[in-house]
Amino acid sequence: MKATAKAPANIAFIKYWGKADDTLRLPLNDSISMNMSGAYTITTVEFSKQFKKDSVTLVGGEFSEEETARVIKGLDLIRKRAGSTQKATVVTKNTFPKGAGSAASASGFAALTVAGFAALGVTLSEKELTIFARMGSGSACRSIPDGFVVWEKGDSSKTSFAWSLYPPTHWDIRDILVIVDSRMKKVSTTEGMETVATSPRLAVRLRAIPRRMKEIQQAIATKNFSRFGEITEEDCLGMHMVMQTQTPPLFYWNSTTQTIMEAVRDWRKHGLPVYFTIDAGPNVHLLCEGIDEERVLAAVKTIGGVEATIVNKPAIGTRIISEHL
Ligand code: 2P0
Repeated sequence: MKATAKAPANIAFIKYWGKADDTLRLPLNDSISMNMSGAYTITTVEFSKQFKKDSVTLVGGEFSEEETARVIKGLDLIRKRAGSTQKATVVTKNTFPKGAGSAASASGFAALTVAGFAALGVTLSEKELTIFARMGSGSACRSIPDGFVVWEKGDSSKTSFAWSLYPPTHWDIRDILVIVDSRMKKVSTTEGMETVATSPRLAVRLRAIPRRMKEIQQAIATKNFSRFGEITEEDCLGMHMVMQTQTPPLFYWNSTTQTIMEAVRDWRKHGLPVYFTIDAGPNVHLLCEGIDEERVLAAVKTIGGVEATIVNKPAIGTRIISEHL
């Protein structure tokens, strides 16, 4: 049996950095995100008794041995839950550069989980799907529910899951992803998180998270854009401060990243309400309200070193679609 799923990438406003359990991928902190309408993964999974081994193909690219092994591990979890021993063929395609800090593993494991269970004819609740996606890649759990999504850290596999706070129609905001380097990053997020406990800033950030989670949910509820932007920047900088003070330190920014961060402050000073957030890579996500999209895009055009921009609105979560890859 065969099924295809389309999963959005997601951008976190309060970010996930550090695990309490490496195997189950239980995070050290709660996080909150928005699904991205312009950056997604489409994955077809087919199971058959005829297949002698699992095969994993990335359209327009190549998976490393490590990445292939991680997908097969994901398939093993799906097979175990579904009570199947059939091997699978997986074909997957991204609309955005892999490994560029734009959450390819989040949309990838969300699509794999939803397509995989559907291909085996097993119906799970959304909550359980988020738990299985989380075990593939933590942030993948946030790409399954619709719109604005909370991932509760929980304290066990059953209590660490994601749910939709609001549908995408709740708030007309934009995440303009500014790509300044589309190459694969040198240190993966999984590897980068392994040394999180070496940062003296970790405890400081973890103490601040409950307040930030509460305040950002209030800001989203009341559509208070400036408060929303301030908290998002605060947590982005807090996470990067942890990364940069780990041993060995992780610097994901490049000079264009820094130029854009400074420009954002300047644009705000001149009356353009725009905020930034940055994941584990040099690319910058510019957050603005829908009404300011054109002004922000025009401002970005004045910056050198930009490879591309992807405009994202809040999007629905992962869905089964009819056409197969
Ligand atoms: C996030 N990141 O919340 C943060 C911001 C990167 C920076 O979630 O090891 O690829 O697969 O569980 O999910 C990236 O972490 O890590 C991530 P694994 P994942 O979006």
